[in-house]
Parts: sequence; C-alpha cells; structure tokens
Amino acid sequence: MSDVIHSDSIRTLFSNAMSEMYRTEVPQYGTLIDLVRDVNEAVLAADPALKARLEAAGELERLDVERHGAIRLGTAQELFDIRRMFAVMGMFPVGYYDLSVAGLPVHSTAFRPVDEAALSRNPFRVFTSLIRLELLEDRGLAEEAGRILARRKIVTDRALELIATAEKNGGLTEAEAKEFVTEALETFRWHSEATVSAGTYKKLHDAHRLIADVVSFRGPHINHLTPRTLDIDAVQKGMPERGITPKAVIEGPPCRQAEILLRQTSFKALEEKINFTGEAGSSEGTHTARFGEIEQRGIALTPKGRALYDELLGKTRQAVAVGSKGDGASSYEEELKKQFEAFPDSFDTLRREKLAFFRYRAAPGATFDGTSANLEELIKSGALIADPQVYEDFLPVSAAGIFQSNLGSDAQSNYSGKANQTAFEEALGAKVASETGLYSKTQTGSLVAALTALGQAHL
Ligand code: OOG
Ligand code: NI
Repeated sequence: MSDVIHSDSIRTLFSNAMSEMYRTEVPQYGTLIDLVRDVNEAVLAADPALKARLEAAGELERLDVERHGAIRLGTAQELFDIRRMFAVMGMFPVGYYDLSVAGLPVHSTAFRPVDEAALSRNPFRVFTSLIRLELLEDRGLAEEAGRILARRKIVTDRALELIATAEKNGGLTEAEAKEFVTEALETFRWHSEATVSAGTYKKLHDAHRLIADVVSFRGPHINHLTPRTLDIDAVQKGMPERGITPKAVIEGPPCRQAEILLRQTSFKALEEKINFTGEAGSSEGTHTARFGEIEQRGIALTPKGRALYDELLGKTRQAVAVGSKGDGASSYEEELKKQFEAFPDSFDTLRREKLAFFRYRAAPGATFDGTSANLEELIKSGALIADPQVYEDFLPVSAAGIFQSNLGSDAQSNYSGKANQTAFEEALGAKVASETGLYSKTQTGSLVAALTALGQAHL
C-alpha cells in the first residue's frame, strides 16, 4: 500500500511521545537531559577530531534523540503482544540476557532497530524483561501472582487492532500511526492505583521487589529513559550539583581512550504514592519503580574481544566487592582500571587484533592506483577508512547492577545462572537475533562495498 509510512517514522513519533510523557511524570529526567546536552556540547567543542569522526560516520544527528527505556512483563502472552507492537515501530528482539546470574528472577531481550539506516535515524531501544515465577520458592505465592497477572490486559483493544492492520497491510498510514502511538503509550503509563491489596503487595514485595513491581499494577510502566552521553564521568560528577545522587559505581568498562561496549550509571528517581485496593476501602502506600540512567556507548566487540572483557571484569569483581552502601567503590574503580590495562586501548590495535567490529568506507574522492597487496596498505594510504561500530546492545552484569541499585542496594552479587532461552523464545513467539551476527554482517558488507569502490574487490 502506497500510503503506508515508514516504521522508522512511527518509532520516532513514539520515542518522542514517550520522552514527553516521562518528562512530565519524572521531573529529574528533564534535569538529566539538560545536563547530558551541556556535557555533550562541551565534549564536541573540546574535541574537534571526535566531532569530525562522528559526523563523517553519520552518528552526530542520532545523538540528540538517542534513548533507551526498560519495561518488565508478567506473562508469555504479554511478551508476545509487545513483540508485535514493537515490530510496527521497526524494533526487533536482539540478544538474550539471563539475569538469574545476579539472583534476579527475570530474563530479557532488547527490542531495537537492526538495519543500519534505521539505527542511524533513531536507535530507540527498550530493554524488556519477563518475570520468572517458576524461580520463586513459594509456589503458592507464584500461583497467586500468576492468577493476578492473567486478569490484566496491558495492550488496549484499539492498539491490538492497529497492530493487526499493520501486519496485514505491511505498515500503517500516517493517521493510523498517530492513533497507534497514542494507544501504545497507554501500555507504558504509570498507574498509581495498585490492582492488589496492601497485604498482597507486601507478600509479593517480601518474595522479591521485582515481583511486586510487575504483579501489582495494571501495566508495565516504563521505568527509565536513558540519554546517551559522550562523557559519562563528567555527567556522574555533574549530577550532585543538580540535585541528583548517582549509584556508587559506573557499570561496565573503565574510562579509556578507545571506548568499548557500554558504560552506565543510574539514580533513584521517585518514591511514589500508590493506592491499594481492599475490602475495607483503599489504603495508601509507596512504591519505588522509576529511576534515571545515563549511558556512554563505545565500540562493539567481537566474541574474542568480549571474552577478554568478561575475563577482566570477572577478575575485578572477584578481587573487590562493592557493598550495599557503595563502600569499596573507589578500590573497585582502581582495580577495574588496573585489570583493563590488558585490553588494547587504540582503535587501530583493536582492529588489527580482531577484538572489535568496524564499518569500512572509501575516503571521499579516494582512488587507489594499481592493485593493493593488503588491507593494511589501503588503510595506511588513507583510501580506506575503518569507523568503530557503536555497541547497540546491553550487558547482563551491568544490567543486573542497574536493577540491584534501583531495587535499593549497591551491593554486587554473583549467583550461578539458570538461563532458559528456549522458554523465552517460546513466549516471545520468535527467535532473538544474534548481536554478533548483526555487527559481523555490517562489517563484511561495508568492507566489500568500500573495496569495490576502490577497485580492490580482489581483497
Ligand atoms: C532494567 C535494568 C537494565 C540497562 O540499561 O542495562 C537496564 C530494569 O530495571 O528493568 O536498563
Ligand atoms: Ni537502562
């Protein structure tokens, strides 16, 4: 159908609407956005080379709109419906994250755009977790939670109709898209009316705070929206000056020249008043669900690079544990820095040692006379350029740290995992894409195109 609009446009309509909603619901989010904008402007002004690199790689425009959010779902049906909803916006499940390794009864995926053009227009992502009642020891409570969840409908009837329309027609018209966004927003809105009594809430909360957060409400409120900064250390430092207290340590790799993967920090945003239902009328209580977070993204790592990252992070965490009040944070940071001295810190070395993924392009107007013997020669001559590929995904250990901190503790915990990707994909009704596969495809595709443009397709 010709009047169907691109899913990228629907995603942008939606992420803007979500950002506006969150700004009114969580005032500190607005403060954070302002701080991140100030820091990013200062970084770009102070580092013209970085600015030029981001501009040439087409990354500068997306920076201002770049956000990720997170939701937690209760049932397989909910995950199935949410997958269909995100597909309308050009967002698909990538990666499987087992959070039971950190003692959390959830497993997750990230819905995000997958092709390069879509990512550069608006890389909006939603980290989506499914609660695992099967991991609860109290089977009676697990069944009760299951019954409560079975009663709710998190997607409006009209949104479901429009999803079916999009699936049938290969997209939505502009008018349908606007209505779809309004309806979809309902799923992620905060509801201060709990669907359970104060007594049930307490039981769920005692079993696990996450269980109470998922089971006690009408829908999966968006629990944070995260802007991307170019200097997370500067934002972490600037937060207290603007009345925001961040968690004790930044998750992920240490500060480096050649940034890798993802660094994140978060803060508790709100203690919200809620009303419980009850036979004797409603009663009041409080709930903390929503928080703020910032992220800095670096280069995506190959499996070899990722294995090295996991090894060094594991050694750090074995050597120093951060306590629940954030004690030990500075020795943790020192240890992290020390361990990561073993991780090459220049993009060129990362590329030559095949530790990270790149996107290749021919330099504007470049020609290469004759036949090149190898790739290194082409790169050295300036004809072939290797830009770092941004890591578009998440990290399970970091995600666990963000979860923990917003559940009320900075303590790090390490448990043995109970991954079940098969069950997750059955609920989802689809397979999750492999993140490595996507980066690898981009690397190979861009290299073939660049070499062809330079007349060096034989390489
Ligand atoms: C999700 C926490 C994980 C991230 O960026 O790694 C996360 C949640 O608390 O629901 O947002
Ligand atoms: Ni997050």
